[in-house]
Amino acid sequence: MAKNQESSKKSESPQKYDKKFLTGLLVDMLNIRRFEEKAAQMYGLKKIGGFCHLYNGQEAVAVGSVAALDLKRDYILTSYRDHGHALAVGMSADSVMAELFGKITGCSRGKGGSMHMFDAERHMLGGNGIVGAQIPIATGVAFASKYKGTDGVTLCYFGDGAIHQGAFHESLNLAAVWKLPAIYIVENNNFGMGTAVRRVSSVDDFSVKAAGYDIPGKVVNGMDVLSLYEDLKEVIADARKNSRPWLLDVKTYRYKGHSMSDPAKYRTKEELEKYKEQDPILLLKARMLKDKQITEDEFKKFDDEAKKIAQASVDFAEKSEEPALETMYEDIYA
Ligand SMILES: Cc1ncc(C[n+]2csc(CCOP(=O)(O)OP(=O)(O)O)c2C)c(N)n1
Repeated sequence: MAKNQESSKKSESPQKYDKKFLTGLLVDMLNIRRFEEKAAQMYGLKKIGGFCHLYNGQEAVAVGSVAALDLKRDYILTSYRDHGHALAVGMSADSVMAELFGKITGCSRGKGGSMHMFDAERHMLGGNGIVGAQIPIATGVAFASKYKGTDGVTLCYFGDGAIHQGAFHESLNLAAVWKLPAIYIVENNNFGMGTAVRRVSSVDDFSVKAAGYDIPGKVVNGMDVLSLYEDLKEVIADARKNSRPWLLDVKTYRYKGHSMSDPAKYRTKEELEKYKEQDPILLLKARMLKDKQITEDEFKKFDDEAKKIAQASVDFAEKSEEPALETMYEDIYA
C-alpha cells in the first residue's frame, strides 16, 4: 500500500537558491496580493459584478506549485478562487482585471468573470464555479496526457469543502485504477464558506484519504513557499516518472471572507492574526533579508511595482470596451 508522508521541510535555508529564483517567487506573490487588494477595492466601487473570491493568504500555494511545473507539458485547473493561479501561470494582470470588469479584453472575453479565468495557451484550464467540478475534468486532462504520451502532469486545486463531493471519490478511484499523472491539491484554508473544516470532516488530515485509493498522500505547509516548492518538485517528479496520482493536504489560510459579501464573523481576530504571523510573503522576505539576498529598499521597490501593475490593470480595464451585443451568441457550445 502507498505510504503517506509528512513534509519534513520546515525551515530550509534559501541559500541554496539563487537570488533571481527567490525574487521571482517573492514578486509573484506580491503581484497577487496587490492585485487582490485592488480587486477588493474595485468591487467596493461596483466596478466588478457577480461573485468574487479572493486569494489573499494563499499565494504561496499557487506560486510555489506552478514554479515546480513545466507548463510546456503540464496543466492546472482550479476552483472559483482562481485569480492567483491565473497570475501565477503568467496571465497578465490586465487580462484578469478586465475579465473581472466584464470587458472584451478579459481572458474570457468578459463573459466569465471572476470564477472563470482561462488561458489554454498557458495551460490554465480554468476556474470553476461548481464546487469540485474541476476534479473530474482534471482527471480527464491527466488521462489525455497519458494517452498522448506527453509526460505531462495535471495539478488540480480545490478546497477543503470540495473534497466531500462525490466527484472527488469517483475521480480519485479512476485516477488510481488508470494510474494517471494527476496531483490533487486540497487548498485546506480551514473553511468552506463559513463552516469550519472540523465540523464537516471526519478527519483532520486529508492526506489519509489517499489510502482509500492506494495512492500516496502528503501533508504540505502552504504558508512557506519554499518548502511547498520542494515538496511539489518531488511529488511532480514522481507523478511524471511513475505515472501515478497523489493527494496533497496543503495547510493554508484565507485572510478575507469567503467572497466579497462575507464579513467572516465565524472566526476570531486572534485566529486571523495568528496566521498572518506566518504570512507567506513576510516569511520569504525575512529569510532573504537574513541571508542578505534582499534589502528593505529592494523589497519596497518590488512592492511599489506590484501596486503599479495592479493600478495599471484597472486603468486598462476601465478603458476597455464591453463585449458587443452580438457577441452574446458567440462562444456557446451547447
Ligand atoms: C456544487 C456546489 N454546491 C455548493 C456551492 C456553493 N458554494 C460555493 S463555494 C462553497 C464552499 C466551498 O469551500 P471550499 O471547497 O473549502 O473552497 P474555498 O472557498 O475555501 O476555497 C460552496 C458551498 C457551489 N458553488 N457548488
